Parts: sequence; C-alpha cells; structure tokens
Amino acid sequence: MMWSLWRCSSMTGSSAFTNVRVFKCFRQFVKNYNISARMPEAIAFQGVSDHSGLHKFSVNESETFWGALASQRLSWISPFNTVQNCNFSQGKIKWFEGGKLNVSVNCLDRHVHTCPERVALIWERDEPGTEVKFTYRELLELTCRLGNLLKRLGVRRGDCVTLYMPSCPLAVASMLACARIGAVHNVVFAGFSAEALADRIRDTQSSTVITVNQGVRGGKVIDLKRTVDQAVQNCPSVQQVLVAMRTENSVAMTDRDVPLEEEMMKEDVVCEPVTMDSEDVLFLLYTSGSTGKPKGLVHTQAGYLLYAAVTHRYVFSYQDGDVFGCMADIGWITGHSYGVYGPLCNGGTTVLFESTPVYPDPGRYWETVQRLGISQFYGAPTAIRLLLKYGDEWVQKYDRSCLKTLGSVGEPINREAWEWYHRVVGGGRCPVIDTWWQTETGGICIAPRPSDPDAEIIPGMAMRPFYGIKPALLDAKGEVLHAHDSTGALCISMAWPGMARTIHNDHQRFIETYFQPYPGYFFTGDGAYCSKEGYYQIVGRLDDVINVSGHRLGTAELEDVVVCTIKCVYVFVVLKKGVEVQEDVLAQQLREMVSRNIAKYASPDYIQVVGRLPKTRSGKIMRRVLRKVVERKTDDLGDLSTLDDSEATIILFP
Ligand code: 6R9
Repeated sequence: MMWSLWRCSSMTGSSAFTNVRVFKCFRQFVKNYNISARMPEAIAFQGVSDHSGLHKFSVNESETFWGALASQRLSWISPFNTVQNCNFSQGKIKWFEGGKLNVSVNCLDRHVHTCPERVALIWERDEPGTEVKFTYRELLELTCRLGNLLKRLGVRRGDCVTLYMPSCPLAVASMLACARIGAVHNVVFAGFSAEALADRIRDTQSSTVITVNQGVRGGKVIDLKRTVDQAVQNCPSVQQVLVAMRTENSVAMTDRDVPLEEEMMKEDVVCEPVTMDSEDVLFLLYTSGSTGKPKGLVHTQAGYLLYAAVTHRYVFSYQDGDVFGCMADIGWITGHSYGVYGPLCNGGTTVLFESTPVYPDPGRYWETVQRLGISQFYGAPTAIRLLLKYGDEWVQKYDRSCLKTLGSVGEPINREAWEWYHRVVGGGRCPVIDTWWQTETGGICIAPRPSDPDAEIIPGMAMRPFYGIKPALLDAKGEVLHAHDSTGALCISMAWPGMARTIHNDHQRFIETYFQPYPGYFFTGDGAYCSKEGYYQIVGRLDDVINVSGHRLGTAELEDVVVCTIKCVYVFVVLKKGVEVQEDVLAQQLREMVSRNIAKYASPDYIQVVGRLPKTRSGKIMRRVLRKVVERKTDDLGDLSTLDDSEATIILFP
C-alpha cells in the first residue's frame, strides 16, 4: 500500500530531524510574516455586531471593512497599499494591491507554528472505516516535498499545472505546492472525459499534469491514468505526468511519466515559499458557459483566500475544534473554497470525501458524520433528494448529535428536501443554510445566517447577502427593481474580494459575459425573487446554461456533440396529466415555436410523446438512454441500475 507507506514514513521518518528543521523554518516565518493575528470569534466594527447593521457598514464602508479583515485574517509578507481598485466597465478587479503573501503559508505554516498536531485533513476513503488523518505538520511536509519536486521538474512561477485527481490529501498538497512555488493550478474533475481534459490542458498550456493510477469510488475502480494518457496524446505542451498510486495495481508508465511518491520522498521537507503579489494568479477553474467553449475563470491570491476564509467562518459559524464536512469534489469550486482554502486558512479540520452518498448503502453520509464527528455538513440538494427517497431509517440508525449546521449548495433546494434535511437529518436542531454562489464569485454571496445565531430562516431561500455583497434585481430593460416582492436578473452592484478576475486568455469575453448585459453591475446569469422582507430566493439560470443535479452544463456544448454525432434534433415530450392532444398537431405547434423563438434550422426533426422520461433516483434525466432510443439501439441500453423506475423504459418503447 503505497499511500499508507508514505504516510507512515512521513510520520515516523520525520522524527526529531525534521522537526528541528521545520522549527527553524518557522522561526524564520515568525520574523518574515505577521503571524500575530489570532482570529476573533465575531466580527464587530465600531460597536456594530448585528447582521443588518454590519451588512450596512460592510457595503457603505467597504474599504474599512475589507481592509481591516485582510490585515487581521491573513499573514502578509508586506502590507497592501490600497484595498480595492475596481472598475466594472473595464472588467478591472484588483484587491489589496502592493500586498505580498504566500497562500500556502497562510493555510499551513502559521497553523503549524501554533498547533502542529491539529488534524488538517480527514481523508474519508471509499471504504467506510478506512479514513486517514493528516495533521498540519504532515500536510506542510507533504506540500513542501511536492513543491520541491515540481521545482526539480522545471515548474516555475506562473506555470500552470493541471490536476486530474479525486479528492485526496495528495491533491490538496498538490494545490498548495503550486501555491507555495508560485505556480497556477487547474483542477479538472476526475470524472471528465479525455477530450474535456485535453481541452482544458491545451487552453492552459500546462507542461505538467498530476494524476493517480486509478480512482476508487462507490466500490468501483476507475482508470484515471488511462484517461490522462489519451488526453495528452493531443496536448503537445505536456512534458511530464506525475502519477500517484491510489491503488496497488500497476499502470503502464512511459518516459514522460514520473512516479510521484517515489520521487517526492527524495525531496526535502522544507520548501521556501515564494513571495507572491495579491493579484498574482492562484488558480484557474473551468466552468460551462452559454457558448460552446468552457470558461477558465481566474482567481488570484489574497482576495480569494480572504473571502473563502471569512465566508467559511461566518456562514457556517465554524469554530476551532469543529470538523467541517464538505462533500463536494475538489474538481468543483465548492471543493476549492470549502474543502480546501477556507477551512485551512482558518486552521480548521476538513473532510475529503472520496465516496458516494449511497456506498455501501444510503446511510453512508450519516455513518461518516457519526464516525468522524462532523459538525458542519455541506452537501448538494441532489444528494439530499436522492437520500430522502430511501427513508428515515438510514439516517436514524446513526448518532448525529455532533452536527451543528447543515449547508446546501449547487441548485435550489426544494421545500420537501429542505424540510427532510432539517427535520430528519438535523433532528430539528440544526439550521439549514442554503448558500447561493458560483465559480465566478469565489465564495458564498447569499446565505441565511452570516453570524447571527437567532436570525429567522425561511425554507428554500438563500435569503441574506453576505457582508460586502450588494445584490440588485434588474428587469429586461435594464432598470433596477427598487420595490421588494419582485423578480428579476440577479446582479451584484459592487466588487468583493472573492470575485473572479478574468477568463483565461479572453478578457473580452469576461467583460461581455458579466459586465455588459447590465452596465455598472456584475451579472450572475441567475434569476432571483426578492421578498417583501428583502430576502432573496434564486429561481434558476436565465442564460442557456442548464443545471443538472447541481452541475452547470452549457446547452451549446451539448448541442455541439449532438449535432456532430446524430445530426438532428429529437424532442421527447411528456404531457401534463389529463391533457389530450393529437400528436401531429402538437408536433406542428412545437416546430413553429422553435423556429420562431430560436431559428428555423433548430426546428426538431423528430417529436415523440412519451409517458415519462428515464431518470435517475436523483431526478437527473438519463440522456444516454434517450440517445439509444434515438439510435434505435434499445437492446443495448447499458447499465440501468440507477434508473428510478425501469418501467419508464418500457413505456418509452411500448
Ligand atoms: C457553487 C456552485 C453556479 C450556479 C449558480 C446557480 C446554481 C448554486 C445555488 C444555486 C440555487 C443555490 N446555484 N447554488 N441555485 N440555490 N443555493 O454551485 O458553483 O458550479 O459555478 O454553479 O449554480 O445557478 O449560478 P457553480
């Protein structure tokens, strides 16, 4: 077992020698960095500590607010000169200019200095009961070894490193190692295809890719290295692929491949952190856009880190000693901000979840909560909806008394799921926090309870803007809707430190997408309702991005594929109960509608009325099944084990 091997050696092998070296290194940090900042438990400015008072202060005195937080919560090598320098019409977003810092020092060294043996990561591996814990000291050592290895392999400040790895300590250490040496990371979700990976590698011109031989999820082994091999065939920029061994199965290695653990163990456990400017790039993360090509959103050092840390602390009421359980994969922004950067910057303990909500059974989440003592559970509505269908027993079997807060992210949480989460999972005891935000926003922007423990929470509503966030709803004409109790395009009217700075290689697209639709505002692409009380509820995307089980999919991207593979538009129609209509009349009407509202060429070639659509238990439409229908390959429908009702397929093909 390579993984436990290197872990053991990092524990035992580090011994006194390492500690002395590490200690010397920290003494140096104490000199170089302002590590004095102990985190106060509550924000209070000029005597104001209630939410609405503080919110007003944070938007009216934005510079004072963020300036104070930045100097208090981050360790700087040298202080910043200006708090912000932003201009929406130019798409210029700059925070804390002149400031110098290192993100990995903020996430690791300063905590190693005060509490080296505190657990930083709990790696909740696929098999329940096999979790592995990493202290801050161990994670720093791992990060330093990796940082040194990357440097030895020629990775320099500003170079982009693509990670294609599941959530695991080596992935976190790789992210932080990039931050340590000034490289930029680009994590690609390890479920994406070779083509999607190749696109992202090419767009970033990465020379280095880090992966694992195989992933393990839901009891299944996935050949990740093989996908990387396929992808890099079409990526001339790639010079080396670092391969970690998640399983004991060997993989074919080429000249380009570097055995990660073996090479890492040759490296020193001390790696000098590079001095970075606040506005140097920290990472790129790709997300679907409303036109074909995914957008590589760019996040920078200080503003992103501060915003992730402060939102993590206040939205979830995270306190020292809590165990933060973010279920999201590190391949999504949620995994970046609340699996890695927010909790680690706060010196917290964070869980990296490798499995699925239903492996080995639908009690997995709650068994994990009990075993690891999770205090804040942060999951997606799609998983909650899936689990509620299995019944309450799977939850009630386990002791959830450690839970304090239940978070939700990714898509609107419907009332039924909200109530179940609150009543059954939280036993009516824990607030349910619906958090609205995006890859572009870097961190949570709207959530019910930034800090005030007694604030009212309304089911299914994200409710209150976070500090420094000033939302606005605009109508189709671009007019601001001043009255409450209205619905419009959700925009944000002033800059905040966590927002993305640009789209990699395409600043013009950044301006056109986010700042031109409503001049003077950042446009989120979502629609929202604002209640009489001024609480926000997200209604969904306004552009042609669809949200499938919490993941953004550009319909243009889908169309690209559909058009070049089957070259026609095929529409399945499910009629409302009781509606009777002649199929040819309906088909005629639908074709006219599409021609009128989109274009003539988009008019469907085929229209089929069906009883219902094949869906997974989480409500996700099984498009591959539909595709087989279209291709007339109904004897080859593939694995239907996740189908919620196999009858549906029979209805499809009567
Ligand atoms: C963090 C994340 C962003 C899009 C966003 C919106 C939807 C996210 C939501 C929500 C309703 C919530 N979304 N949280 N909709 N309520 N609490 O998911 O980032 O992957 O970039 O997706 O997800 O449509 O615009 P990302």
